[in-house]
Amino acid sequence: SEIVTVSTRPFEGQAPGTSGLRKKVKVFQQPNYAENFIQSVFDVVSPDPGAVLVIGGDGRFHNRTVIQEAIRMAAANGYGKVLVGRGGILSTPAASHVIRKYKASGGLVLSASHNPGGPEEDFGIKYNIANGGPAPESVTGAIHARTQVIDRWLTVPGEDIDLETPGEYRVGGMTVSVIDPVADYADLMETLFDFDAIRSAVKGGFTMRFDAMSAVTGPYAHEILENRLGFARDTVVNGTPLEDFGGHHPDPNLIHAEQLYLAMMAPDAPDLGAASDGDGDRNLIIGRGRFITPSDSLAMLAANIECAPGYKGRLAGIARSMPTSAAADRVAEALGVPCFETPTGWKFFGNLLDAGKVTICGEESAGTGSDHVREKDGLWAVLLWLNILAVRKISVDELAREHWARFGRNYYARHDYEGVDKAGADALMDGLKAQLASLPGQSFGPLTVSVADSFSYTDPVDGSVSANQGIRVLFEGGSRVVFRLSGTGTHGATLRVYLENYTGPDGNLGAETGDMLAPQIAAAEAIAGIERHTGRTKPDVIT
Ligand code: VG1
Ligand code: CO
Repeated sequence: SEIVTVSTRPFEGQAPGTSGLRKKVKVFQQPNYAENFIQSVFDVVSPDPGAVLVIGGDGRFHNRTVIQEAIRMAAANGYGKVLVGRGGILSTPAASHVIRKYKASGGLVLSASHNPGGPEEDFGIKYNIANGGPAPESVTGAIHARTQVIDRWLTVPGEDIDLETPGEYRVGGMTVSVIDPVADYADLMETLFDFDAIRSAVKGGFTMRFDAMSAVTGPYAHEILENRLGFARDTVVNGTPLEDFGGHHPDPNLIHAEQLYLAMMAPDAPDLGAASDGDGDRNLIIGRGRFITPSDSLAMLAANIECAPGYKGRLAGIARSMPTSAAADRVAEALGVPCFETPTGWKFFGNLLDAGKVTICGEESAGTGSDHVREKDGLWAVLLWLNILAVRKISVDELAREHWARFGRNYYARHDYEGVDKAGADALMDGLKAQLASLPGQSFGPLTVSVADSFSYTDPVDGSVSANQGIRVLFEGGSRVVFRLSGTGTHGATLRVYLENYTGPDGNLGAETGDMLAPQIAAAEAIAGIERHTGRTKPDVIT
């Protein structure tokens, strides 16, 4: 059938960041902008004739427009079939599963994750490869290079398809299948977890509240938690995906999910509170009266993973991103399995998972996942928590206390300075690099620097090297401060300062996190000159 060639010119700045290309919607609405990026993806991956492509997004504003365009472009670029979620919806972990289940060659995930949505807010496009995971740096680098020279994109004439009605459609010479976005994912969850044990707990009075933050997980949570597990009908709140997420940041942390936090600190709180982000790959876990940091959640899930039928007897190893606390390392050591430390971003877990070196992985940024897909997975983490609590008949707070009493506690926080001047942020990072050689041996209050370096990662599977992945300052006694610039923001720069202080099983396990991190916070300011470089006296967000 007919293929139309549209001439174009490159746009500056189409470099995928930590998790795909993210820009303001207005940037994506420029003629040829999204098309250039998508065509660059297709040019780089050059699909075999007849290949299958998955397309789905988090339902934010501009999703449908880009999906219709991407379908026509896929037809012109030789794909044989596109699988797209009904309404254009696929959570990021569900997209990963659909790619794997239907042996697709890859997928386009349309999301800016936890960033706000709407005409004035953010949009994003990410390409995932055939293993279901984010494209590695070799591929994203080639895509960026292609965007810098692109001079045409390909499409076919044709009307928009009806994304609301499941079924098969023809576009050019290609088939488009509009699929149920939830069913395959929900079925996968049933193979991993003890749904009977959770159902019994629910019958016995176990309660929860899941805040879908008006983002993509609403339909998944209604189906799995309420329909399949029997939780009450009002368990899922904000369960309808909205194009602007109701005007909120769909970011599951104590600031943006404050209502949930307050509800969980109340005397009549349910047993478990949880939330997920815009595209469904992050999770927030709060027990009655007890917030669990994402770093602790990874460690606690790994320590108890045997409770889940899908993981019995097969924990091969654990991986965490470098800024994530070392709580998981202690569990790995106790269980006699390896622990890997990767750069920030899920793309670095893919090779380890594919090679069977790790079973569970996580990041301090509320991301946890396993080898069941190749993305982090918000609802999966919630279900694993539910499975563990149901089997062990223990509360979140009790489980946390028991864990710390055995492994010690890694007090942990991340301070974010958002939308700071890019030049100031770069100067701060350059200043840190210039000090690396002289920092060891220097003291800051009670802390003495033992090691200072710029984190570089050599992938143990393919040997690829990713340098410049954050500045680490390690202190004698095991506490540390890490500095990085965010790779997901869409305006200015965001400085992330990660703070960690370990206390052994015999130490003070019930202290306030802020108190335990005060020396590290002071040292971070003294070493980096945050106020001098950014003009900020305190972080915008503490998680
Ligand atoms: C942030 C987090 C990182 C996460 C990434 C994508 O990246 O720190 O851990 O993998 O977001 O998550 P950065 O570069 O801004 O620090 V998501 O849920 O936005 O896809
Ligand atoms: Co996300």
